[in-house]
Amino acid sequence: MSPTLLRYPTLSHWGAYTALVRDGKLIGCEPFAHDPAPSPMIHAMPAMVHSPLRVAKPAVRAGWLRNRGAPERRGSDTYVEVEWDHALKLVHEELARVRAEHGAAAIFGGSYGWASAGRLHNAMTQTHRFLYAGGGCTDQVGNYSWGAAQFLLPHVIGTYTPLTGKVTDWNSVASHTDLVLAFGGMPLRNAQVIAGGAGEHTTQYWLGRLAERGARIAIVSPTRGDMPTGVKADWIPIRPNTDAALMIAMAYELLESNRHDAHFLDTYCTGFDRYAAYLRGDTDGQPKSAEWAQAICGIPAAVIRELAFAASACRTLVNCTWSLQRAHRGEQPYWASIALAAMLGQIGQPGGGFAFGLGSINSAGNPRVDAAVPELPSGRNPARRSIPVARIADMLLHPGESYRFNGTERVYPHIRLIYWAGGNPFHHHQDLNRLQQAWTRPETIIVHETWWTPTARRADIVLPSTTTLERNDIGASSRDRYVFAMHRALPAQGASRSDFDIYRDLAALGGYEQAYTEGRSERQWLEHLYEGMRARWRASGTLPEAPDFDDFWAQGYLALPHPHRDFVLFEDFRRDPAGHPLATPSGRIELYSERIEGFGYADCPPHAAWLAPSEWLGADTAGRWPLHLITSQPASRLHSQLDPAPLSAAGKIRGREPVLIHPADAHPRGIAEGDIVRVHNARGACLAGAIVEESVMPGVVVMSTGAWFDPADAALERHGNPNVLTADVGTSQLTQGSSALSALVEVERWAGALPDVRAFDVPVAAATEE
Ligand SMILES: Nc1nc2c(c(=O)[nH]1)N[C@H]1C(S)=C(S)[C@@H](COP(=O)(O)OP(=O)(O)OC[C@H]3O[C@@H](n4cnc5c(=O)[nH]c(N)nc54)[C@H](O)[C@@H]3O)O[C@H]1N2
Ligand SMILES: Nc1nc2c(c(=O)[nH]1)N[C@H]1C(S)=C(S)[C@@H](COP(=O)(O)OP(=O)(O)OC[C@H]3O[C@@H](n4cnc5c(=O)[nH]c(N)nc54)[C@H](O)[C@@H]3O)O[C@H]1N2
Ligand SMILES: [Mo]
Repeated sequence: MSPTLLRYPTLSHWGAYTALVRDGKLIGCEPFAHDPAPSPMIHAMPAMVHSPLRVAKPAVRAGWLRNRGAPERRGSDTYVEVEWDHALKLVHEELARVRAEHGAAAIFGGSYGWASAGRLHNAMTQTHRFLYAGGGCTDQVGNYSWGAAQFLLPHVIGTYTPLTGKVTDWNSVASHTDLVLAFGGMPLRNAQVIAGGAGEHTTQYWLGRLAERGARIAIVSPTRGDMPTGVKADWIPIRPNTDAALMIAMAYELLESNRHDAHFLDTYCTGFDRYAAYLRGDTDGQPKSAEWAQAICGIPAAVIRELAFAASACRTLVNCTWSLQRAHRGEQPYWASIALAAMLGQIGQPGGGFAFGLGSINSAGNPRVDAAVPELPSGRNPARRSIPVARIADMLLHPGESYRFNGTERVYPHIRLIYWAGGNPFHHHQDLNRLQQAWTRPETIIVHETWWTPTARRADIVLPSTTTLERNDIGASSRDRYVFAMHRALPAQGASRSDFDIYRDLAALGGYEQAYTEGRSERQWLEHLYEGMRARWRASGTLPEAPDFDDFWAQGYLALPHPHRDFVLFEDFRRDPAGHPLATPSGRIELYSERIEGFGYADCPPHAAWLAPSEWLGADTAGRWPLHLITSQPASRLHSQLDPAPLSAAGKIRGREPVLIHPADAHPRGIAEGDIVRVHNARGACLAGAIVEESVMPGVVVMSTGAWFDPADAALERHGNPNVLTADVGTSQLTQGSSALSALVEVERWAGALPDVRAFDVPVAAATEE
């Protein structure tokens, strides 16, 4: 008789599912019954959980054991497996030594990354709790997702909550919007995931509802791949990084034809007169006409005018994907989109105004009642130091140097030790060859990882973490209707342990276990977090009574009621601007910001403007590097997560990440479909497999992020990780975000022998303790 099939409810960033376990092995994943469009990514889990790439035991880099002053071998060294006691002692002593010799700020514990779903076992939050309780660390602020917008929007609209998904909701859009101006498109590919996990994938459904009503969807993007599948939409190809020019020209055409809403601008905005002066060219002699923009963004002037006029004649939503601001001068398209929406005068009306991120992620615009989710506090950082998240290599390379950020002047700390759990900087950061250089600066690097990722194999001490399936947790996202009990389905694989257990033992060695755990076990924490949520639901007076913990746990999930009414961004402000002012200095939408003017940044003027990015198709260097590289989110994985699984592997060409290239660019270079090519610029080069298609504009090439970084040397990355090509420069001094999407490259056919991909080799030398 075959062993019993056991079923455990759980949650991942790519959806909720039931883990099917037989004989101690995960044999399948069954999508959550209430999910209308589950992501195929859940089926990658068995291969990942039982992967030979799991970090089996604590491991220490051989060179670090021999000589701690030889960091240059990080990335090419082998590892020695050690017992937990030994590894924990090494970690504890290093933390204590660095704190004593250099102070808490010499430890970098930002630990950015998506880690896994689950509110308790959130690796980044646990890392912060642990490091804060032990004396603090240098932390980070912002994120790679919408870091530029996060620090711009408060100046313009007084809040950045629309970036967290709280935009005019899909039901309002599906019921009222006649025209969606979708800058950056609405690729369903990206709607597979939600930070914290999704009970239901709804973007496809809402797009269907919108299309049924006959709404027009205009997709402004360099690739047709950003069109939503299954609904009719127009594709308006645009040169990358020029959306601000297009929006500014649309604004100009509205102004010149007197189609702008002067009453809205007078009542709800400040600074329109100064923005209008810029539009007309009073300040620089250049009227920002459709003809002016045509030369920049490559869209015919007639199309620009038609779009502007169409937008003013019906209920229009101006939506920008997050990608628009992940680019050099990425503040400008966001500010320009708000200004455009303000001139259309529909902000605060159902289905009108502006939105961000519809189509970037499953959560944005999800109709959901306001309800607390279980939340693990990270505590207070006694070191009170932080950097903007994407400035990590600058910090490591330039200790003691000053930089500007959002109106402040700051100094980079001197980092001696990096501590990371739940992120993969050798996936997420730009200009990875530069990061490799920066990575040689600290004395010690400690990483908790589940798999031998590129970051794990660049650490000195690697501690093996369990997967979500090996621990109990509660999963929820602030923009999903469900709260999930995540049942442990498997024993810890190998010698792995949860980040929580690892930190508890380390805190005990440091004498602060109580501060870290607050005296709670895993189970007690889950109950505590759940009860905290339950109390807040009760206090709301509007939410249903949540079941007690045991019932919830047995039931497996909890669903929130559907909202009674649509959420419309700034509805209150529109109804009563004096009673519900925005949190800007003027209480209004700032089309001109005196506060930003006061900062005096040449790279971020006080109103939306067209500023040429450092790299784009109109740049001086475009002769040498004639193609704009777009690095988008991958369809078959989450960032670098799941890359070793069959689903991701199936999308590769001879084991390399594909690059999309237009026939007009491929043919003169002798590149045919399926060829291996070298994508390169002055920062680096990687191999990729060519897909020759008219779905990208001529002059643009597209690669997905997330192929595990696999450098042969600084001159060639073998696997197709495009971050060897991207530029590591801040968006501006105001926001210091990631400029990942501003990179020029050249592509050539690879004629040499094809080197093996080594990213999935395990770097453990011998299973012996040294
Ligand atoms: N060129 C370019 N670069 C980009 C982007 C782009 O558009 N273009 N996008 C950027 C964006 S928006 C983002 S958000 C980042 C994403 O960057 P990351 O969030 O760093 O990417 P992930 O691959 O999700 O890395 C998470 C890591 O956590 C590990 N992990 C998972 N669960 C656990 C756990 O429980 N414990 C521990 N210790 N580890 C765990 C996983 O194995 C994985 O290695 O990438 C950014 N990089
Ligand atoms: N499957 C999957 N989905 C994901 C993720 C994942 O890893 N896998 N990651 C999630 C995360 S962390 C985030 S932050 C979001 C990111 O969400 P986004 O930032 O919206 O996603 P991207 O794929 O980077 O970009 C969306 C599209 O913008 C277009 N684009 C790029 N540059 C420009 C430009 O200058 N102008 C215009 N008009 N269009 C441009 C590209 O063609 C691209 O396909 O995605 C989330 N969704
Ligand atoms: Mo992100």
